[in-house]
Amino acid sequence: MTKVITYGTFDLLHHGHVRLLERARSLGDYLVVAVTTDDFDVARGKINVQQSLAERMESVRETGLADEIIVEEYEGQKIDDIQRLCIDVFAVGSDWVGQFDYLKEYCDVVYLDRTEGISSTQIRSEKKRMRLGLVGDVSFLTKYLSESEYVNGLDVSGICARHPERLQGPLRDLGVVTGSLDELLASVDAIYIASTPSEHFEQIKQALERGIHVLCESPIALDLNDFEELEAIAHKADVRLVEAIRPAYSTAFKRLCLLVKSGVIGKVTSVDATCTSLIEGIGSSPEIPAGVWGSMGEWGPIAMLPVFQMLGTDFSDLHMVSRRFETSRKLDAFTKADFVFPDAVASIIVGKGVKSEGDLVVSGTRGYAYVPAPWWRTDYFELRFENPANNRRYFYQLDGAGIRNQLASFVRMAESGTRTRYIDPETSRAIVRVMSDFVDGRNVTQIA
Ligand code: C2G
Repeated sequence: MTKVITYGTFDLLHHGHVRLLERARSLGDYLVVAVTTDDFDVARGKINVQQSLAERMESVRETGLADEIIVEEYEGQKIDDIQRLCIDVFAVGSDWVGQFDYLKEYCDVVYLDRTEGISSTQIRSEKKRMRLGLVGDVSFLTKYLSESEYVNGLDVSGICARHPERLQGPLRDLGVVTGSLDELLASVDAIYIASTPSEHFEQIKQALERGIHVLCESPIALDLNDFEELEAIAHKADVRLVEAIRPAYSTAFKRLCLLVKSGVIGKVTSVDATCTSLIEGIGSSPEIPAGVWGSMGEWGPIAMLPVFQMLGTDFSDLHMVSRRFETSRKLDAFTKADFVFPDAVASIIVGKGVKSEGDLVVSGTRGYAYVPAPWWRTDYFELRFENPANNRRYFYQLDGAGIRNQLASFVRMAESGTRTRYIDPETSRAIVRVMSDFVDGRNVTQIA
């Protein structure tokens, strides 16, 4: 019996895939098809896959061409599979010609002509494209514009800024450049909001009520009632309201949370997260540039994410110590927040006027997790134990600081109507509560 194997993502299965499977099958008597896992695809840069692994495996099964279906989940697995399954022939499309010649040491390698004129990317892009509007004045909106190029089915088509005349570079060339949110909303299907936290509620409400999906920098709102009102509007209008805390969309952070929750480091007793970035120009003059936030506004939700994802949100005590910029007294240059939970503690340090080590340490009764700076856009973390021989290291490719992953996830959520959330509502509520306390000065000690 001649055994053949072939590998692929097989997203949105099309006749190019089927022809490949048919010709691969004709090379022998038994065909094994290996379907890539979601994480393996993200790790190799394929962030736009629409269907889940289960859906893609089912599509391959329904062709009736595979005698066996397995998953491909790590680099180098092909050699393992060929040896373990006693494979005689490896087959793959000609777009990969030369890439798998190293397998000739283990089996025959056949490159089959790729079927022209069809691809999953093309299908994804032909689907109704989402027109995304940007809202805000901050410079990293340019990064969102460039990262959107990697996301199938998404076009950034406009921007609403407080000072559109001050916009620089490619943002100025967008189809709609306006100071009116109304005008922007008339021309888009979704918006990404990076305005100041105090503007979020009204902007989100206006969009949701017009059936526009919203991806918004955290906090969603500065008042719990406002948050609940927005959640209700989004639910009723069946549009997505998504919180844009970038670490939540990175594979490394998601896997870290799963491992910690699995108990691998024992009972979590302390979570310590630090986020700092000295930004030129902030605090040097009383004038606050449009859209600029203080340390808690910019870094607080990010630093709180691991706290609430790993310890839950029923903290009994919260105390914040904050120092403001000498000149821009409205903005905090540094804030430390300490949380007390029934059986754990947490501490976050955030600073735009103070520099510190931006790492994340999760302390447990059997070991601890260490994420090196800048932990909030990490592709790597370690689990460390009393016996260093038991230490484990994890790496998950993260391109573009997680922005393209976040945008691709947002498109999928908006298109599929799925209510899956990367940040659970309880975490969002807890962030709103803390930010509301901070803004209103509750549980806050001002120093200097
Ligand atoms: N294919 C084809 N014609 C097309 C599209 C795809 O022959 N129009 C082939 C590809 O060459 C590949 C298989 O169908 O052999 C699956 O394609 P994809 O799902 O795009 O997966 P890909 O990332 O190309 O998988 O490690 C090998 C890779 O996993 C191959």
